[in-house]
Amino acid sequence: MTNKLPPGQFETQKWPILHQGDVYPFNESTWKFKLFGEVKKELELSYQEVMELPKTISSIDMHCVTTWSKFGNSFEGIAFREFLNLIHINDGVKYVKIYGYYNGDPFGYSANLPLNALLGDDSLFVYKWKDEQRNWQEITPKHGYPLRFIPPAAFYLWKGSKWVSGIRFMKEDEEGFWEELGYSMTANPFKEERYR
Ligand SMILES: Nc1nc2c(c(=O)[nH]1)N[C@H]1C(S)=C(S)[C@@H](COP(=O)(O)O)O[C@H]1N2
Ligand SMILES: [Mo]
Repeated sequence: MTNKLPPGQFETQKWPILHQGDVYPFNESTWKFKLFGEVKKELELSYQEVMELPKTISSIDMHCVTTWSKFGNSFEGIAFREFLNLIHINDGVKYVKIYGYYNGDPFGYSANLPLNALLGDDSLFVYKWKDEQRNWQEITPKHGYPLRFIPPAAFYLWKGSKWVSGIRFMKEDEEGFWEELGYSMTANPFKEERYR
């Protein structure tokens, strides 16, 4: 973790809210998390099955492409790599797409990321955060309850799908929601990779 402000960013203490479309209304009986794409066998997990996975607590800086950065955010969640332990991916998988709800469509939002960047403690599907008073809180519906992805600080925050619904494993890179609209595939804030 580096406390250096990436070029063109300013620091904020508050956690702003940004997304397209409606806030997803959580329903445990219909919520699923799907592991699919280049895998030997697809897997669908219930909310309970996901929440029983091992927990990780880590501090991750957030850099939003709209120019705010928020440092030292403590999150509790499930590391990306825990999901890799549940499935067999095909040889040659190098990319993933992490999906989230968009106006009722569970796969309406997505962001692409390179698999090898997501194997550490700083690549987390989060459900709790430590607020300004240092109290642990569930993340609010507007921040992605019941589960949202926080990418490593080497990626702009649009790569962090809220209201996540699954991970697709891919051999070739492929645009997600913002990438199709002209945003960067690699999205490194320290290289100011905003657009392409
Ligand atoms: N499902 C979904 N996830 C999303 C978005 C969205 O529109 N839909 N917006 C992204 C963008 S552009 C940003 S900057 C972050 C903002 O997260 P925050 O509102 O918790 O700060 O969520 C990302 N995840
Ligand atoms: Mo964003």
